[in-house]
Amino acid sequence: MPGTAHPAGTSQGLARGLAATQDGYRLNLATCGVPAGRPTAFQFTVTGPDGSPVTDFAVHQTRKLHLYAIRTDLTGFQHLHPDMADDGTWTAGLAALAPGTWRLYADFIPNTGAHATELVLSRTVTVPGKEAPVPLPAPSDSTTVDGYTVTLHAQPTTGANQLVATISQDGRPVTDLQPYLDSYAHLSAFHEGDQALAHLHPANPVNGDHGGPTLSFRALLAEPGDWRVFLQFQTAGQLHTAELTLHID
Ligand SMILES: [Cu+2]
Repeated sequence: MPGTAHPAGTSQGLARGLAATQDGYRLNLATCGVPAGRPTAFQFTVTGPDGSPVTDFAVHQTRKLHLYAIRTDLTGFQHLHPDMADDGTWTAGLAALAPGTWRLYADFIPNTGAHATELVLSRTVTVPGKEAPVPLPAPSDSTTVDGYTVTLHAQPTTGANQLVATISQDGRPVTDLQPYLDSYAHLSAFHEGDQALAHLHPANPVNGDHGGPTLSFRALLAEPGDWRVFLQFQTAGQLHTAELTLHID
């Protein structure tokens, strides 16, 4: 176990997010089915220890709640920022989902004061239709998206894995990453088999539109096996999502 204390509101740490309840908080979906192939206004609430919907959330990474979606085969990643009504009902604009079983993760911090802690709760929904599972791509340490080449290395240290990402374009180091949601990158990693989620941000301090080319994540991907990694970063106002499979021994 890493003995380090994390600043409040960061997402570094153990992969998690597979439970629908934790510390008295509960993720409640308005429906357990989502229609296939078209955008959906998807509704849910988070109830607190007193059983009523939570309406007071601390802002982290510029938003009060982050929602992630992934299908069982680790395809179809979405990272959304739903809107909350006054009664605590959240509505997320889910893009069209392909048939299959999807896991939806809500990442938030109940605004309970000094000891507020980040929670990630999840539930699955079924999208009807004939599922066409996609085999997990073989592990690779680099991938290309929108003309950017992203390489990712896991460097095992004492009990932890340090992840280092490097971004280049046409062979040149990229140094104009822009902050996106207060960070130069958002890394979402899903563990093959159980869909455990690690959502990580680089340790690099944010200083204007000058991020890159190297981003280091003090990550702990504790479970060995294959992880599907989605690295989101922004340049010139455009968001890019690189994805690759990372193997952890
Ligand atoms: Cu993030």
